[in-house]
Amino acid sequence: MPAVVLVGAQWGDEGKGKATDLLGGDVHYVVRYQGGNNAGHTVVIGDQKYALHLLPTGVLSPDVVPVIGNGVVVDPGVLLSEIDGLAQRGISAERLLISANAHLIMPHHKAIDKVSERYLGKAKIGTTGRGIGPSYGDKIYRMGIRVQDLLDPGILKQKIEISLGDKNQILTKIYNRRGLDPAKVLDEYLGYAERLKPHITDTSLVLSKALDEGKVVLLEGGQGTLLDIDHGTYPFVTSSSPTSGGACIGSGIPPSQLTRVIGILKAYTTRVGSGPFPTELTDEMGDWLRSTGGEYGVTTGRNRRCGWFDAVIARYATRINGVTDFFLTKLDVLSGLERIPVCVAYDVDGVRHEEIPMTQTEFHHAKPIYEELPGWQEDITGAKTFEDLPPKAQDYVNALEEMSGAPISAIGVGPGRTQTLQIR
Ligand code: 2SA
Ligand code: GDP
Ligand code: MG
Repeated sequence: MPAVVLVGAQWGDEGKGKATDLLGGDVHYVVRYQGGNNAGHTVVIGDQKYALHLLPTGVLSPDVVPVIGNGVVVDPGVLLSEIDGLAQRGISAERLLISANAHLIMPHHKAIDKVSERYLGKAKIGTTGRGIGPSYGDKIYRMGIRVQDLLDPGILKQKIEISLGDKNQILTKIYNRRGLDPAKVLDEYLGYAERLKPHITDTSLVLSKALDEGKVVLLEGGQGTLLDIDHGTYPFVTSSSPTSGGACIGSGIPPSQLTRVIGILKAYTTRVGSGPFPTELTDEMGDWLRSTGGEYGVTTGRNRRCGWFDAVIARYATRINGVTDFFLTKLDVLSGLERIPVCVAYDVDGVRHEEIPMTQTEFHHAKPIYEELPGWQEDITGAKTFEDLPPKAQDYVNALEEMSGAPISAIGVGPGRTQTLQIR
């Protein structure tokens, strides 16, 4: 039975939160499978705006069970304040399930994330400073502390002591910072344990049973394809696997159960943090896209870097994720432009590349080769069907579909829940 994956096709912030929310009515479980509170998903319902970081977007739909899968890194303090913030707005997260195998973000992870970025100077990644990389680092290094460890105070104490024995050396001797007191950290995390206990479970088993019963499970990616630790613009990536393969690893649902992979594709491109971005506009046009599209980080408030649509990246996302269909978002932002350049290939040191070049060095040298498409002047935010769109906007969508290699099944014409056109 169907397990559907929703992935960002670019560098994140394509509008995945809205897309998940949109599908929420037809699904029973919404699962976060990677990342942590580095993610920022915005959902606008009526006159209410919700910014979610760690909680799956499904928490906003009362009939959906939100699940934090084993592939996520959980900052328990942040999670509880997000739960409390929603409760104050009348939204209950009582149904939330958290995988016992998910890893915890500890205070030293946040400290090391921030200080190591500072030490990198110009070579910094531009992380969100939430401790994501150091937490995944410990996981791979087999020094991580997991959600299930919150249930056993003796083990938690032992693991915190071992971990800080190592990390305090790094903080004090390498970075010249103050070390952390294991007893205080233990106290803080035992407090979280009390509140989180009722939510902790074997989520892979729950999801397996749900699929057997014919329930629909939506696997909600954070960040995007080009931020994937393996398939992204390494080292300027996040430390997890936002691509569709990561959905299986991070939830415990086998690949044979996946029935649909929806790629979320913005009608132009943005990126937060450092790293190559061939179509980036560093002029007034880029500023115009940022202010018109509201391109500011949901987690850190940073300016997002903005540029034209890049079809090479869209085709790459189709291939790496096995995209079955795309949701094209933020088409409305492009209204009012005379002509809209779209990158169809790259020029790398005089050679035309139809695909992302093999090496990062080449990708850093990639110059976009543009094709210009005619723009439209009309406001499209009230469009209800594809046919309501001006012919030139329809042509733009059709051209992007042709270049991206998978059908576009929905189009976003505004941030609101109702501002989406289903076209197939
Ligand atoms: P990290 O903190 O280790 O994951 O940072 C590594 C890189 O991943 C990028 N990254 C993101 N890019 C876009 N959106 C993200 N979420 C927030 C949002 C970002 C924000 O929705 O706006 O508020 O700044 C996100 N999370 C991580 C990050 O910029 C680094 O390039
Ligand atoms: P995510 O990280 O992929 O969930 O995306 P973010 O929430 O970080 O950024 C997407 C932003 O675009 C949010 O502010 C959404 O409310 C907004 N948004 C989503 N779809 C549309 C759309 O079709 N048009 C417009 N104008 N805004 C949209
Ligand atoms: Mg975001």
